[in-house]
Amino acid sequence: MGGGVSKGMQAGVKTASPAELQQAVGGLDAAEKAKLLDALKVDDVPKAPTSITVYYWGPTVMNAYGRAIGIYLTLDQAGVKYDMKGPSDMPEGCAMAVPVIDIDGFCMGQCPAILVALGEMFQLSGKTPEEKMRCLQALEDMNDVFGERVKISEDAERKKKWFTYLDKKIQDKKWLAGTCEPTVADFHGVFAFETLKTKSVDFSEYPNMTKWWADIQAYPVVAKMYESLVDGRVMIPP
Ligand SMILES: N[C@@H](CCC(=O)N[C@@H](CS)C(=O)NCC(=O)O)C(=O)O
Repeated sequence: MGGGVSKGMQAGVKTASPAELQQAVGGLDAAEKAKLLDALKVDDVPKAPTSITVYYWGPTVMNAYGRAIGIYLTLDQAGVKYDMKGPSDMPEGCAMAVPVIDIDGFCMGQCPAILVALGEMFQLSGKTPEEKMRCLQALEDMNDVFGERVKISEDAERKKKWFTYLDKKIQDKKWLAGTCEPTVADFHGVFAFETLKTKSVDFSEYPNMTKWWADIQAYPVVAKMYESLVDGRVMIPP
């Protein structure tokens, strides 16, 4: 059977035009693409991980997704399986605080850094150098929105400054990094904007960010996360 697959694939690759090959691989999900790259055995290409565990308070110990929202959404979008465990199960000394991710036995902490690593691993942080740079900046912008949530809720001028910037940055783009599909920045944005919701921040006068927020909430993996909010589960802990 394996020989048949090999011969069929080899014949297909030989006869296909570059455009046909591009179309064929474009239909694969992120995990399948990583598997294909892994099979090419090129040293500088990331290998598909075989075991992933996320250590965080929620949803195992606490009935919320909290700061790990972007990590879960990224892994869901990549189509990979992962385990979720509480902080007490985390290998000792690997990070200051959860969330922590263990990928094939290597542990790393710091949520934005984890998202950068996962984005690279699963091609969810832009394709071109410009998209990748936009994604990194947008990821940090979203992390700052989270950090600024209290000030933004109390200081109208601060809110105006932040939202004028964000609204202009995304104009004529659907997603934060200007990509065709959401990146890790958009997924971390779900966390950041959920924390704004807890502070009752009204940004309805900013049409582009209002549209982004509606679009990202409706995006399949994100919508699925909202659908899982049953039996008292919440996005952000009280
Ligand atoms: N800079 C870290 C902060 C992590 C953090 O503050 N985690 C919280 C939960 S959301 C925590 O577990 N804190 C426990 C502690 O600080 O001891 C990150 O972005 O991941």
